[in-house]
Amino acid sequence: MSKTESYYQWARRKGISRRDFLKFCTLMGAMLGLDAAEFPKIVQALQSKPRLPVIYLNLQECTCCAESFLRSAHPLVSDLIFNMISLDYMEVLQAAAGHQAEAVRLKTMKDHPGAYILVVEGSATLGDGGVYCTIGGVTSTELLKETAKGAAAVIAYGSCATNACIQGAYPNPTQAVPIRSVVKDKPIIDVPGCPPIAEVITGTIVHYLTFGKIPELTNQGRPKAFYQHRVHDNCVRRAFFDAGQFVESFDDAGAKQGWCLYKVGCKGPTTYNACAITEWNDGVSYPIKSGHPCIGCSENNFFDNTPLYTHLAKIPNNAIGKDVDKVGMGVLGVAALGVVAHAGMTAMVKHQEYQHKK
Ligand code: FSX
Ligand code: SF4
Ligand code: F3S
Repeated sequence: MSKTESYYQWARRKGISRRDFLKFCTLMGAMLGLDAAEFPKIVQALQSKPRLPVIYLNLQECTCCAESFLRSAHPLVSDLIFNMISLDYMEVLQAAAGHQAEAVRLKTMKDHPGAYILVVEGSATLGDGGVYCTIGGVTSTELLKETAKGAAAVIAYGSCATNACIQGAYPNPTQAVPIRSVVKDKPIIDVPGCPPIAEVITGTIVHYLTFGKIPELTNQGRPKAFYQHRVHDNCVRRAFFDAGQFVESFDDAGAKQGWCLYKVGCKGPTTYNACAITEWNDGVSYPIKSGHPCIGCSENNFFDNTPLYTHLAKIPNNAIGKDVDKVGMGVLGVAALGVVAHAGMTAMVKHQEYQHKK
Protein backbone atom coordinates (compact mmCIF):
# COMPACT_ATOMS: atom_id res chain seq x y z
CA MET A 1 0.00 0.00 0.00
CA SER A 2 1.06 3.58 -0.55
CA LYS A 3 2.17 5.61 2.42
CA THR A 4 -0.60 8.12 1.81
CA GLU A 5 -3.35 5.56 1.42
CA SER A 6 -5.93 5.83 4.19
CA TYR A 7 -7.21 2.89 6.19
CA TYR A 8 -10.57 3.09 4.46
CA GLN A 9 -8.99 3.11 1.01
CA TRP A 10 -6.92 0.12 1.98
CA ALA A 11 -9.94 -1.71 3.43
CA ARG A 12 -12.04 -1.14 0.30
CA ARG A 13 -9.17 -2.27 -1.91
CA LYS A 14 -9.02 -5.49 0.14
CA GLY A 15 -12.73 -6.11 -0.41
CA ILE A 16 -13.88 -5.08 3.08
CA SER A 17 -17.37 -3.61 2.85
CA ARG A 18 -18.19 -0.12 4.04
CA ARG A 19 -20.62 -1.71 6.47
CA ASP A 20 -17.81 -3.78 8.10
CA PHE A 21 -15.55 -0.76 8.17
CA LEU A 22 -18.22 1.26 9.99
CA LYS A 23 -18.85 -1.62 12.39
CA PHE A 24 -15.15 -1.66 13.22
CA CYS A 25 -15.15 2.11 13.88
CA THR A 26 -18.18 1.72 16.16
CA LEU A 27 -16.54 -1.17 18.01
CA MET A 28 -13.41 0.88 18.62
CA GLY A 29 -15.40 3.91 19.75
CA ALA A 30 -17.40 1.80 22.19
CA MET A 31 -14.32 0.05 23.56
CA LEU A 32 -12.59 3.39 24.06
CA GLY A 33 -15.61 4.53 26.05
CA LEU A 34 -16.24 7.48 23.72
CA ASP A 35 -19.50 9.31 23.48
CA ALA A 36 -21.44 8.15 20.40
CA ALA A 37 -21.17 11.70 19.04
CA GLU A 38 -17.40 11.13 18.76
CA PHE A 39 -17.70 8.00 16.58
CA PRO A 40 -17.87 9.95 13.29
CA LYS A 41 -14.45 11.41 14.13
CA ILE A 42 -12.97 7.90 14.05
CA VAL A 43 -14.61 7.25 10.68
CA GLN A 44 -13.32 10.57 9.39
CA ALA A 45 -9.77 9.93 10.63
CA LEU A 46 -9.54 6.40 9.25
CA GLN A 47 -10.95 7.58 5.94
CA SER A 48 -8.69 10.54 5.45
CA LYS A 49 -5.46 10.33 7.42
CA PRO A 50 -2.41 8.58 5.99
CA ARG A 51 -0.92 5.60 7.70
CA LEU A 52 0.84 5.79 11.01
CA PRO A 53 4.26 4.13 11.03
CA VAL A 54 4.82 1.57 13.78
CA ILE A 55 8.05 -0.09 14.86
CA TYR A 56 7.52 -3.21 16.98
CA LEU A 57 10.41 -4.51 19.09
CA ASN A 58 10.47 -7.99 20.60
CA LEU A 59 12.74 -7.95 23.63
CA GLN A 60 12.84 -10.50 26.46
CA GLU A 61 9.50 -12.34 26.19
CA CYS A 62 7.64 -15.46 24.99
CA THR A 63 5.93 -13.91 21.91
CA CYS A 64 2.49 -14.77 23.21
CA CYS A 65 1.60 -11.07 23.21
CA ALA A 66 2.10 -10.99 19.44
CA GLU A 67 0.19 -14.27 19.17
CA SER A 68 -2.73 -12.79 21.08
CA PHE A 69 -2.71 -9.91 18.67
CA LEU A 70 -2.40 -11.99 15.53
CA ARG A 71 -5.14 -14.35 16.63
CA SER A 72 -7.66 -11.62 17.43
CA ALA A 73 -10.96 -12.79 15.97
CA HIS A 74 -12.00 -9.47 14.45
CA PRO A 75 -9.85 -9.32 11.30
CA LEU A 76 -9.60 -5.57 11.33
CA VAL A 77 -8.10 -5.52 14.83
CA SER A 78 -4.79 -6.91 13.62
CA ASP A 79 -5.09 -5.66 10.05
CA LEU A 80 -5.17 -2.14 11.37
CA ILE A 81 -1.62 -2.60 12.52
CA PHE A 82 -0.33 -4.94 9.89
CA ASN A 83 -1.79 -3.24 6.87
CA MET A 84 -3.04 0.26 7.26
CA ILE A 85 -0.93 1.38 10.15
CA SER A 86 1.84 -0.49 8.36
CA LEU A 87 4.19 -2.25 10.61
CA ASP A 88 7.54 -1.21 9.28
CA TYR A 89 9.65 -3.35 11.53
CA MET A 90 8.76 -6.37 13.63
CA GLU A 91 11.40 -8.93 14.40
CA VAL A 92 8.92 -11.83 14.55
CA LEU A 93 7.05 -11.21 11.31
CA GLN A 94 9.10 -9.02 9.02
CA ALA A 95 10.19 -10.48 5.70
CA ALA A 96 13.59 -8.78 5.86
CA ALA A 97 16.44 -10.25 7.91
CA GLY A 98 19.85 -9.24 9.20
CA HIS A 99 21.28 -5.91 8.00
CA GLN A 100 18.32 -5.39 5.69
CA ALA A 101 15.90 -5.51 8.64
CA GLU A 102 17.97 -3.04 10.64
CA ALA A 103 18.07 -0.75 7.58
CA VAL A 104 14.23 -0.75 7.49
CA ARG A 105 14.09 0.24 11.15
CA LEU A 106 16.59 3.05 10.68
CA LYS A 107 14.80 4.30 7.56
CA THR A 108 11.44 4.44 9.36
CA MET A 109 13.04 6.39 12.18
CA LYS A 110 14.68 8.79 9.71
CA ASP A 111 11.58 9.28 7.53
CA HIS A 112 9.17 9.86 10.44
CA PRO A 113 11.07 11.66 13.20
CA GLY A 114 8.82 12.25 16.19
CA ALA A 115 5.87 10.67 14.36
CA TYR A 116 6.10 6.90 14.66
CA ILE A 117 4.67 4.75 17.41
CA LEU A 118 7.03 2.34 19.08
CA VAL A 119 5.42 -0.85 20.40
CA VAL A 120 7.61 -2.89 22.71
CA GLU A 121 6.89 -6.46 23.74
CA GLY A 122 9.09 -7.96 26.45
CA SER A 123 11.31 -6.56 29.18
CA ALA A 124 14.64 -4.79 28.97
CA THR A 125 17.51 -6.55 30.65
CA LEU A 126 20.29 -4.84 32.54
CA GLY A 127 22.23 -7.77 34.03
CA ASP A 128 25.90 -8.06 33.00
CA GLY A 129 25.60 -5.14 30.62
CA GLY A 130 22.41 -6.47 29.01
CA VAL A 131 24.06 -9.48 27.33
CA TYR A 132 21.10 -11.79 28.04
CA CYS A 133 19.14 -10.38 25.12
CA THR A 134 20.94 -9.05 22.06
CA ILE A 135 19.45 -8.22 18.67
CA GLY A 136 21.34 -7.17 15.55
CA GLY A 137 24.62 -7.14 17.45
CA VAL A 138 23.54 -4.75 20.22
CA THR A 139 21.87 -5.33 23.55
CA SER A 140 18.10 -5.08 23.47
CA THR A 141 18.28 -2.25 25.97
CA GLU A 142 20.51 -0.20 23.62
CA LEU A 143 18.17 -1.01 20.74
CA LEU A 144 15.23 0.18 22.82
CA LYS A 145 16.92 3.45 23.80
CA GLU A 146 17.95 4.20 20.23
CA THR A 147 14.53 3.38 18.71
CA ALA A 148 12.58 5.28 21.37
CA LYS A 149 14.47 8.52 20.71
CA GLY A 150 12.34 9.61 17.73
CA ALA A 151 9.06 7.98 18.76
CA ALA A 152 5.90 10.01 19.36
CA ALA A 153 4.85 7.55 22.06
CA VAL A 154 5.79 4.12 23.32
CA ILE A 155 3.28 1.34 23.95
CA ALA A 156 4.60 -1.21 26.45
CA TYR A 157 2.61 -4.22 25.30
CA GLY A 158 2.20 -7.08 27.75
CA SER A 159 3.17 -7.63 31.36
CA CYS A 160 6.84 -8.26 30.51
CA ALA A 161 7.08 -4.78 29.02
CA THR A 162 5.07 -3.12 31.80
CA ASN A 163 6.42 -4.85 34.90
CA ALA A 164 9.02 -7.44 33.78
CA CYS A 165 6.55 -10.27 34.51
CA ILE A 166 8.04 -13.76 34.67
CA GLN A 167 11.63 -12.73 33.88
CA GLY A 168 11.46 -10.19 36.69
CA ALA A 169 10.20 -12.79 39.19
CA TYR A 170 12.54 -13.65 42.04
CA PRO A 171 15.50 -14.04 41.73
CA ASN A 172 15.36 -12.12 38.42
CA PRO A 173 18.66 -13.51 37.08
CA THR A 174 18.86 -11.19 34.07
CA GLN A 175 17.87 -8.05 36.00
CA ALA A 176 14.82 -7.64 33.80
CA VAL A 177 13.13 -4.24 34.08
CA PRO A 178 10.00 -2.64 32.59
CA ILE A 179 10.27 -0.37 29.55
CA ARG A 180 9.56 2.75 31.63
CA SER A 181 12.72 2.08 33.64
CA VAL A 182 14.77 2.61 30.48
CA VAL A 183 12.72 5.10 28.44
CA LYS A 184 12.00 8.10 30.62
CA ASP A 185 11.37 10.99 28.27
CA LYS A 186 8.44 9.75 26.16
CA PRO A 187 4.75 9.20 26.81
CA ILE A 188 4.47 5.52 27.77
CA ILE A 189 1.21 3.61 27.56
CA ASP A 190 1.23 0.44 29.64
CA VAL A 191 -0.92 -2.40 28.29
CA PRO A 192 -0.40 -5.21 30.84
CA GLY A 193 -1.65 -8.78 30.62
CA CYS A 194 0.14 -12.05 30.05
CA PRO A 195 -0.86 -11.93 27.28
CA PRO A 196 -2.72 -8.62 26.89
CA ILE A 197 -6.00 -8.08 25.04
CA ALA A 198 -5.44 -7.27 21.36
CA GLU A 199 -8.20 -4.68 21.17
CA VAL A 200 -6.38 -2.44 23.66
CA ILE A 201 -3.41 -1.83 21.38
CA THR A 202 -5.65 -1.27 18.34
CA GLY A 203 -7.94 1.02 20.32
CA THR A 204 -4.96 3.02 21.58
CA ILE A 205 -3.63 3.51 18.06
CA VAL A 206 -7.07 4.38 16.67
CA HIS A 207 -7.40 6.98 19.41
CA TYR A 208 -3.99 8.45 18.58
CA LEU A 209 -4.81 8.54 14.88
CA THR A 210 -8.20 10.16 15.49
CA PHE A 211 -7.41 12.71 18.18
CA GLY A 212 -3.65 13.16 17.81
CA LYS A 213 -3.07 12.22 21.44
CA ILE A 214 -2.91 9.13 23.59
CA PRO A 215 -6.10 8.06 25.38
CA GLU A 216 -6.77 8.91 29.00
CA LEU A 217 -4.65 6.75 31.32
CA THR A 218 -5.16 5.43 34.84
CA ASN A 219 -2.76 6.52 37.58
CA GLN A 220 -0.75 3.41 36.69
CA GLY A 221 -0.36 4.60 33.09
CA ARG A 222 -2.84 2.17 31.49
CA PRO A 223 -5.62 3.11 29.02
CA LYS A 224 -8.47 3.92 31.38
CA ALA A 225 -11.23 2.63 29.12
CA PHE A 226 -9.84 -0.90 29.46
CA TYR A 227 -8.31 -0.94 32.93
CA GLN A 228 -10.65 1.02 35.17
CA HIS A 229 -12.69 -1.97 36.39
CA ARG A 230 -11.73 -5.10 38.27
CA VAL A 231 -12.30 -8.44 36.54
CA HIS A 232 -14.52 -9.21 39.57
CA ASP A 233 -16.83 -6.24 38.82
CA ASN A 234 -18.13 -7.74 35.58
CA CYS A 235 -17.46 -11.42 36.18
CA VAL A 236 -19.80 -14.01 34.75
CA ARG A 237 -19.64 -15.87 38.12
CA ARG A 238 -20.28 -12.80 40.25
CA ALA A 239 -23.81 -13.81 41.26
CA PHE A 240 -22.35 -16.93 42.90
CA PHE A 241 -19.80 -14.85 44.78
CA ASP A 242 -22.56 -12.60 46.08
CA ALA A 243 -24.63 -15.64 47.04
CA GLY A 244 -21.65 -17.20 48.84
CA GLN A 245 -21.48 -20.19 46.49
CA PHE A 246 -17.84 -21.19 46.02
CA VAL A 247 -15.96 -23.92 44.20
CA GLU A 248 -13.87 -25.75 46.81
CA SER A 249 -11.99 -28.00 44.41
CA PHE A 250 -11.89 -28.17 40.63
CA ASP A 251 -14.02 -31.29 40.35
CA ASP A 252 -16.68 -30.65 42.96
CA ALA A 253 -20.40 -30.08 42.41
CA GLY A 254 -19.97 -26.29 42.57
CA ALA A 255 -17.36 -26.39 39.79
CA LYS A 256 -19.82 -28.26 37.60
CA GLN A 257 -22.42 -25.57 38.28
CA GLY A 258 -20.11 -22.67 37.45
CA TRP A 259 -19.82 -21.28 41.00
CA CYS A 260 -17.33 -18.60 42.03
CA LEU A 261 -13.62 -19.53 41.86
CA TYR A 262 -12.44 -17.29 44.69
CA LYS A 263 -11.50 -20.15 47.02
CA VAL A 264 -9.42 -21.91 44.39
CA GLY A 265 -7.28 -18.82 43.94
CA CYS A 266 -9.19 -16.32 41.79
CA LYS A 267 -7.49 -12.90 41.83
CA GLY A 268 -10.36 -11.19 39.97
CA PRO A 269 -11.18 -9.03 43.02
CA THR A 270 -7.75 -7.34 42.86
CA THR A 271 -7.12 -7.43 39.11
CA TYR A 272 -7.86 -4.51 36.81
CA ASN A 273 -8.46 -5.66 33.24
CA ALA A 274 -11.21 -5.82 30.63
CA CYS A 275 -11.26 -9.63 30.15
CA ALA A 276 -14.77 -10.03 31.57
CA ILE A 277 -16.08 -7.34 29.20
CA THR A 278 -14.24 -7.90 25.91
CA GLU A 279 -13.52 -11.60 26.52
CA TRP A 280 -11.19 -13.42 24.11
CA ASN A 281 -11.62 -14.87 20.62
CA ASP A 282 -14.36 -12.45 19.67
CA GLY A 283 -16.23 -12.80 22.93
CA VAL A 284 -16.09 -16.60 23.19
CA SER A 285 -14.63 -16.84 26.67
CA TYR A 286 -12.03 -15.72 29.22
CA PRO A 287 -10.17 -17.72 31.89
CA ILE A 288 -12.90 -17.63 34.54
CA LYS A 289 -15.68 -18.47 32.11
CA SER A 290 -13.58 -21.45 30.99
CA GLY A 291 -13.27 -22.72 34.55
CA HIS A 292 -9.89 -21.36 35.62
CA PRO A 293 -9.38 -18.68 38.25
CA CYS A 294 -7.95 -15.33 37.20
CA ILE A 295 -4.25 -15.38 38.14
CA GLY A 296 -4.03 -11.60 38.07
CA CYS A 297 -1.83 -11.55 35.00
CA SER A 298 -2.22 -7.81 34.45
CA GLU A 299 -1.09 -6.86 37.95
CA ASN A 300 2.50 -5.99 38.79
CA ASN A 301 4.71 -8.87 39.85
CA PHE A 302 1.87 -11.37 39.99
CA PHE A 303 4.27 -14.32 39.90
CA ASP A 304 5.85 -13.22 43.17
CA ASN A 305 2.87 -11.70 44.89
CA THR A 306 0.59 -14.64 45.59
CA PRO A 307 0.62 -18.39 44.98
CA LEU A 308 -1.63 -18.91 41.95
CA TYR A 309 -4.09 -21.30 43.60
CA THR A 310 -4.23 -19.85 47.09
CA HIS A 311 -7.10 -17.50 47.75
CA LEU A 312 -6.69 -13.88 48.68
CA ALA A 313 -6.57 -13.27 52.40
CA LYS A 314 -8.93 -10.33 52.07
CA ILE A 315 -11.25 -9.02 49.39
CA PRO A 316 -11.22 -5.24 48.89
CA ASN A 317 -14.77 -3.79 48.82
CA ASN A 318 -16.14 -7.17 49.78
CA ALA A 319 -19.79 -6.88 48.88
CA ILE A 320 -20.93 -9.67 51.16
CA GLY A 321 -18.96 -8.24 54.10
CA LYS A 322 -18.42 -11.61 55.77
CA ASP A 323 -15.71 -14.16 56.13
CA VAL A 324 -15.92 -15.89 52.75
CA ASP A 325 -14.70 -19.19 54.16
CA LYS A 326 -17.55 -19.26 56.65
CA VAL A 327 -20.14 -18.06 54.15
CA GLY A 328 -19.04 -20.66 51.64
CA MET A 329 -19.17 -23.44 54.21
CA GLY A 330 -22.58 -22.24 55.37
CA VAL A 331 -24.00 -22.29 51.87
CA LEU A 332 -22.38 -25.60 51.09
CA GLY A 333 -23.73 -26.94 54.36
CA VAL A 334 -27.25 -25.86 53.37
CA ALA A 335 -26.74 -27.25 49.88
CA ALA A 336 -25.50 -30.52 51.31
CA LEU A 337 -28.55 -30.71 53.60
CA GLY A 338 -30.69 -30.03 50.54
CA VAL A 339 -29.07 -32.92 48.69
CA VAL A 340 -29.60 -35.22 51.67
CA ALA A 341 -33.22 -34.08 52.03
CA HIS A 342 -33.81 -34.51 48.30
CA ALA A 343 -32.24 -37.96 48.37
CA GLY A 344 -34.38 -38.80 51.40
CA MET A 345 -37.58 -37.66 49.66
CA THR A 346 -36.68 -39.60 46.52
CA ALA A 347 -36.03 -42.72 48.60
CA MET A 348 -39.40 -42.30 50.35
CA VAL A 349 -41.28 -41.87 47.07
CA LYS A 350 -39.50 -44.86 45.59
CA HIS A 351 -40.31 -46.89 48.67
CA GLN A 352 -44.00 -45.91 48.41
CA GLU A 353 -44.04 -46.76 44.69
CA TYR A 354 -42.49 -50.13 45.52
CA GLN A 355 -45.04 -50.73 48.29
CA HIS A 356 -47.84 -49.75 45.92
CA LYS A 357 -46.67 -52.21 43.23
CA LYS A 358 -46.42 -55.08 45.64
FE1 FSX B 1 5.38 -11.61 28.53
FE2 FSX B 1 4.58 -11.44 25.87
FE3 FSX B 1 3.51 -13.06 29.21
FE4 FSX B 1 4.40 -13.99 27.09
O1 FSX B 1 5.65 -11.84 24.62
S1 FSX B 1 3.41 -10.85 29.01
S2 FSX B 1 5.62 -13.84 29.03
S3 FSX B 1 2.26 -14.00 27.63
O2 FSX B 1 3.89 -13.00 25.70
O3 FSX B 1 5.80 -10.68 26.96
FE1 SF4 C 1 -15.44 -14.02 39.36
FE2 SF4 C 1 -13.22 -14.52 40.66
FE3 SF4 C 1 -14.84 -12.58 41.52
FE4 SF4 C 1 -15.53 -15.14 41.79
S1 SF4 C 1 -13.79 -14.10 42.81
S2 SF4 C 1 -16.84 -13.47 41.05
S3 SF4 C 1 -14.70 -16.09 39.91
S4 SF4 C 1 -13.73 -12.63 39.62
FE1 F3S D 1 -5.30 -12.42 33.03
FE2 F3S D 1 -7.21 -12.62 34.82
FE3 F3S D 1 -7.75 -11.76 32.44
S1 F3S D 1 -5.54 -14.05 34.46
S2 F3S D 1 -6.36 -12.90 31.14
S3 F3S D 1 -6.45 -10.75 33.94
S4 F3S D 1 -9.07 -13.04 33.70
